[in-house]
Amino acid sequence: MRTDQPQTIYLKDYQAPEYLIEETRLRFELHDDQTLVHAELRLQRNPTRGAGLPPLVLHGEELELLAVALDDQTLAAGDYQVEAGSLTLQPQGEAFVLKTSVRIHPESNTALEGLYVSGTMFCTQCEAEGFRKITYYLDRPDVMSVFTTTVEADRGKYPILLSNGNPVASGDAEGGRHWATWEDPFPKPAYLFALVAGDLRSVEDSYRTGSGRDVTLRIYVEPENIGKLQHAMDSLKKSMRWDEEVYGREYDLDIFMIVAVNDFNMGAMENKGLNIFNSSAVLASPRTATDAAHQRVEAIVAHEYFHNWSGNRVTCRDWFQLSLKEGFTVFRDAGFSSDMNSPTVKRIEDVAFLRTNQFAEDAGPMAHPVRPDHFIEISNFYTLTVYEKGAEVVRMLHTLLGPEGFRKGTDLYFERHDGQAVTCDDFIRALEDANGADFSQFKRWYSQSGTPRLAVSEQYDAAARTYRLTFRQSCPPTPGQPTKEPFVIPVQLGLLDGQGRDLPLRLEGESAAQGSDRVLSVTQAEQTFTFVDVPEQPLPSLLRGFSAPVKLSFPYSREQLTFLMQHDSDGFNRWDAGQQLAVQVLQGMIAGEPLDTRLVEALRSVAADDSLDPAMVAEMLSLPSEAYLVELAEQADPGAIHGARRQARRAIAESLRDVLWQRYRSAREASRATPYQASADHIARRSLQNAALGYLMLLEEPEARDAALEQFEDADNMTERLAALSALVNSGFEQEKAEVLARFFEEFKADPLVMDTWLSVQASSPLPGGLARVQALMQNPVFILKNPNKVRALIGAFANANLVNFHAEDGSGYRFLADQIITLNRLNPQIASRLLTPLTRWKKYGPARQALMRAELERILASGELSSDVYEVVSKSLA
Ligand code: 7MF
Ligand code: ZN
Repeated sequence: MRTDQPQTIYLKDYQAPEYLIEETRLRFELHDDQTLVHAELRLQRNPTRGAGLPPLVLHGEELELLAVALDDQTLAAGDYQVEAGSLTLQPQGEAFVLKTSVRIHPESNTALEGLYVSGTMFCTQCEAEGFRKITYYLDRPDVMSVFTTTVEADRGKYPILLSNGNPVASGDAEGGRHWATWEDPFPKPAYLFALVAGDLRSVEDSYRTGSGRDVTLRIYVEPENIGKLQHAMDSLKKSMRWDEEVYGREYDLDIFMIVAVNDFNMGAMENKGLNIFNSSAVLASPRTATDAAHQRVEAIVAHEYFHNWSGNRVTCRDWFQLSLKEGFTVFRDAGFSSDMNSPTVKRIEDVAFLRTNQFAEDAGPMAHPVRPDHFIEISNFYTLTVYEKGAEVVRMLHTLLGPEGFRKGTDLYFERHDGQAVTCDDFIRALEDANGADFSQFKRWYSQSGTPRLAVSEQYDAAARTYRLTFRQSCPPTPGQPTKEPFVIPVQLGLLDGQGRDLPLRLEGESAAQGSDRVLSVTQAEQTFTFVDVPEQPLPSLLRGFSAPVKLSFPYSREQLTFLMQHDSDGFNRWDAGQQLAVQVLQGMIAGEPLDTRLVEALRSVAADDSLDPAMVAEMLSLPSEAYLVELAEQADPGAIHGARRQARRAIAESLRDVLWQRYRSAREASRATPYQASADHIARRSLQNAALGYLMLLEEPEARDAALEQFEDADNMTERLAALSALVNSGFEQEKAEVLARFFEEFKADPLVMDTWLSVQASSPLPGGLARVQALMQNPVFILKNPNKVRALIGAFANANLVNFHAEDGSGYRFLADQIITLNRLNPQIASRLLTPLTRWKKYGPARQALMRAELERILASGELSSDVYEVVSKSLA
């Protein structure tokens, strides 16, 4: 916990390290009640920092220093200074060896940062600044060292001892103990260090690289989970192949390991050669994991694997550059998922997520650029802006350069910077140099926060056969940034004729049309493009594929949106037209208008269209989420939003009953006829089936109830069973609801990941009494406050996915959340800080709710010693 005033760190203050660490030799002695860490560091004065020998200041937190020696001379107490976060000593030469021994307590580490215990195993999480809780070190990503790690522990309790790189030696030690030594030949920053010890089982496979080397692949889990690894292993092999084919990147060590742990603050971590995963991001079986969970495993395995090049071989100079590896790697994993599944559906999901969540972050008190320029606690900057908007920025670069130009750029980037710790500017420079491009204006995407608005207007001149599109961009003020300069906004577009076909596109000054779908670069605050040779008034299809992360507006009528929904050659824009239509209709209903039946009719033709991918039908049938409607509102009324959406959904269900039943029955028949498969076409079929069931259940008819019960009882997979459970839980069939919840619990109570979904389904139910249900569930033995997955499943789902109950008018939801944050602040600051997100959005609600939310933030601020994580978010939210 913080005892002094928290310090703000600024990008402009960056300085290269005074000393470098050439070699790191670690020895861990793991015990039940303590761990001893012996470190031998070969250091050197950084030649780029000039002459003189300044003091050596090492990072270290919560370490009990037992011994320290310089070049084998034990230092006396007066020869060094130990402070809360550091150890300072005076080197006597340019190159020297520092030995330290410290005692740490992983067995009582509830923050899950550094070395800690999860269940019966030891494991680590060092990114961003967790290594300093393991030993005194230069814990910054621009200090890269080769590591040799020896782990010693009880042989019976910890038969498996792992660290980064290759195993080089092992043997027995006294008292029933044993040891193993690992060597990682690739220099790496400390944040990529990993250690695991436990009684683990593994599955093994091998992969032959393009150049013919065989790599051993091993996934480690606790014994009960050994049967849930095939999907992750398949995903890993696909990822390795894809990175060779699409980016020309091969794996570099002889072994690649993944370990699944139950207590983990995030999804996973890319430690060199030894990825550590939240078990929710590895384990998958048809019986226990949904299609979405399978796809999440595939994407996260890929993401962490891709970091081996975008993150490990080329790493970040400092943590302000986090998006260098994260934005790029999210872009890479999105490309992979897109190639493995339906590209349009993947894009729809990503854009819906970005618009709902990242746009909200960019409009709130924690808004920051993709490359932040200051922070108090770096853990708070693993954000949707750094990850998802960062990926959109890389995607725009890909759009501007084209696939070949982009590949030339990444080849140069990896070749030029292999083994280095670099910046976002270095990344851009490589893309520029490989293509002769100039991205100086484009780079504003890295430094300016906020979501740009792009207002478009049109002017057709029938006599001159010209069509003008005028773009006006603006960007609202964000914390610390009152004004902005224009962005480079790539706008992919087409112009539809009266039959819905794309017209050939010829801009003024061009001698001939150049295709019927192209990318315009909008670079000025106001800019007009004139198309010539346009035979009729066209309908523009703008920002196809969501070619830039902006809020685009064009004054479409509802008829025009319906037309685009049916005819746009861009699948993403067909979906988006439907969403815009639904938003208009729902916003009308929120303001008291009746449901516009044009929306219902448009959805009817979508539902009846057998030629469409069923996954697309399911996407198009789902109305914009409550959270997205909140984001779009100037001042959100949770009750009105929920009511309008529910009313629209019921009316759609009534009106489309026959076609929904028909699509439901034929999909369910197909599901019954074939065993579960996580293939794209089966996933698509189930998504439509479950979307239809969700609608039909709103009618509260016995026929639908029986269908849900049948699906719950008979389905051979979690995707169908969970959808049925969720439909029943959100229905008024009280008896059936209680029965299926109890049955589900009995069947799966020993499986923590399934229990997470059991908690989430209940926590997100909008029916009255939500808070009381959540409080009762917190008393259930399956709920464990120290386990982040449980906190997310119950408390997180309630605060983020249960609009009406969380925003109860009496403030009870806010008070409950603040209570949990105050407790978690001491146990696990990162989790506490992440739970704050919904309270930071107080400006979105009316005066009464604003006051209640602010009061809870004030109460947290006054609750005692706050972690830097919680302090930063609370204080910035109140500022
Ligand atoms: C896919 O980025 C996309 C994002 C940091 C931890 C994993 O590899 C990571 C780690 C956080 C938030 C999201 C993700 C990760 C982290 C993540 C995982 C899979 N370097 Br915090
Ligand atoms: Zn990552």
